Amino acid sequence: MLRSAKEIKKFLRPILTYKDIPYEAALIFNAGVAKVGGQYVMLFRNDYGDYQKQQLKGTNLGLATSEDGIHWKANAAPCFAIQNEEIHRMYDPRITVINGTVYICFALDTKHGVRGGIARVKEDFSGLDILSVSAPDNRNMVLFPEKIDGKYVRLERPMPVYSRGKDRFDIWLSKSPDLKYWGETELVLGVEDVPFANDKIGPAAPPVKTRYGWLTTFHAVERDDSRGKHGWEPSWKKIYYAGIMLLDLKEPSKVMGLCKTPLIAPELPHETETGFRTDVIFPGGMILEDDGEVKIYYGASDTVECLATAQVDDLVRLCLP
Ligand code: BMA
Repeated sequence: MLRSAKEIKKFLRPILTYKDIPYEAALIFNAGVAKVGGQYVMLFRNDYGDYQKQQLKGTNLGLATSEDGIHWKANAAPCFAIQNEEIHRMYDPRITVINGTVYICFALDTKHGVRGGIARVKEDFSGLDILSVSAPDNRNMVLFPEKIDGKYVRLERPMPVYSRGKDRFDIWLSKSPDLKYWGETELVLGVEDVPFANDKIGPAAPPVKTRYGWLTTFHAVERDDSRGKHGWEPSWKKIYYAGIMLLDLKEPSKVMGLCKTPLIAPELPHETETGFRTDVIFPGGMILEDDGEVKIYYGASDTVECLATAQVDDLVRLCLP
């Protein structure tokens, strides 16, 4: 039994790095993961270039598959990338399977701001049908795995800088009849409600259903301007933690409980010492197995993909007062 979030079981080494990728790759992180037809599928972000020379050239998405969710094999070539005059790149995919159909949420950096999109994935992962793309600035969208009260539901994280003057970003929820038109937007969790965030929070992996509520991770950012150079990036001053909360099954904008301490904090050498932006934990996939084990996939240091596991009842208990 987990007595505190600190006891979560982390795999001591990353489960996927650029060394496992058979094409140009440098930073492999912030993956979406799901079980599709008995197989584990991972869509990972690849900021490609030369890892040794610490040079980055661009971003694409890659696909990997696994029989056990632990050992992964990457496909021979990258998969989707959306790029044109307006869109610089697509990144941070999250996968949700609804009624056997695979959907992804993703972020787009565009000339006119950051936008969050939702797409249906072709059965063989050969392409996408884009269903909706938000107004800027919004990202970190994740879909719930089933309709609630007849509607699709997503968590999202708009970035209202104009009105709040600085990073103070929160988690919101919207509903849709068809995954295209989104509305009925409500606040779920404010950054001020998370004791280990002083900057912003955002949805992480898509929620999983338990009998107590929707169990869902989020990322929480602590900014410390006294921090010097961390990782290759010359001015990285933030720490990203993973948090966990439980949302009401019928009214998912209602938080039933929240773990007051980070669920996953940067501690291991590949989380704190090596990489592009160290001290970043960024979950993008969570799988609830039949035996109650929960696998949480997270990017570390914006450089490698990692795995932590826990029992679902323990995670629920951490959230409830
Ligand atoms: C966020 C996103 C993520 C990234 C994180 C930490 O703003 O860009 O992709 O993991 O910052 O760098």
